Amino acid sequence: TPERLQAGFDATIAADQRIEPRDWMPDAYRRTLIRQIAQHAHSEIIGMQPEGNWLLRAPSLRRRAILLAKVQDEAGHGMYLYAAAETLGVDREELTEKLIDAKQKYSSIFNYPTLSWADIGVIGWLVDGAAIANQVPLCRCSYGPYARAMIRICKEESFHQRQGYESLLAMMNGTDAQREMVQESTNRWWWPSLMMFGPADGDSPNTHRSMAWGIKRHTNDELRQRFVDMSVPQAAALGVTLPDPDLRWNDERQAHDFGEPDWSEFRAVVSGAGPANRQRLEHRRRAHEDGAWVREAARAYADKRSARTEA
Ligand code: FAQ
Repeated sequence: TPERLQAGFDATIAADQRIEPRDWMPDAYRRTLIRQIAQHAHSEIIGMQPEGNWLLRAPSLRRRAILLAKVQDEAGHGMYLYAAAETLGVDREELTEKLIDAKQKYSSIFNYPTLSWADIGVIGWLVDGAAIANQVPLCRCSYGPYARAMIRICKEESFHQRQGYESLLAMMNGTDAQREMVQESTNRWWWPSLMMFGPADGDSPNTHRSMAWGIKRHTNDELRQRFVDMSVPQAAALGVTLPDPDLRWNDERQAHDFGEPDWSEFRAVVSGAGPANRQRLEHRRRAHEDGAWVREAARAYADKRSARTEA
């Protein structure tokens, strides 16, 4: 009966065990996971563009090879996450269509342009740093395939974070012009990185239910706080200033106080009006159209093979 199925699901969640693809789950749980995992997969795929912009302009062969490996990892994360979403009964083709028709979201952060080489280091440091703070708890997500995907992805993200930080350290040990470039880039990326964690808890319609289901383990504001506390000593070690006049240690809370992100900017970027939204989607749409012949050839090959095995 439906009650028995619901009770079984509730008991699995209460015991902090995993829901697997063949288990019964409430429709809303399935829909929430599809939304979050698809958004996450799209972010990895769109996230290749801002960095891809610098592949041919990296300052040395070594930096280019590292960046190329990182961008390829992101493609891998996207594929991995689409595969996790497919276990919920959707297919990748359908999700890709929704992305290029702007019917599904991807992270706000990838709608900002990469204007200098320092942006590549800062993306590793702050954007991957924020991604890790958000994703480590997702390794304990109640949905098995998503939780398992997150384990490998987090390992690779920590490598990405370190390569970014190391590249910034090299620049900070360089010339005044390089140091200025790192500071200027930090100024541009700091607030958008804080927005990656999503709206403030009071304005986050999904958090409460997602936490009850064990999909999310912390609220958006809790993770944002964790990220700020993590970044302050890293900024000090680098020698850059975080662009927030309200940022200071609060002894009582044993955490940093910090200023409010510009939520009107966040809403604009999420609804398609950020500096690079159009360009990102157009690029993705063109790449999808250019790849049509590959999908067609793969389909023809698969059909031929199955015809041969049937004969
Ligand atoms: N951008 O009720 P909530 C990476 C949407 S890291 C755009 O709080 P929720 C690695 C939200 O979907 C980036 N939309 O929602 C990398 C919801 O939409 P709805 C990807 C946002 O889901 C690094 C609405 O606002 N990481 O790619 C954003 O409980 C470097 C209301 O929000 C993930 O996706 C945003 N920032 O919490 C790659 C992590 N925030 O319902 C390349 C997994 C919220 O209106 C280079 N996702 N929205 O359609 C999550 O943890 C959650 O989905 C949150 C949002 C925390 C992002």
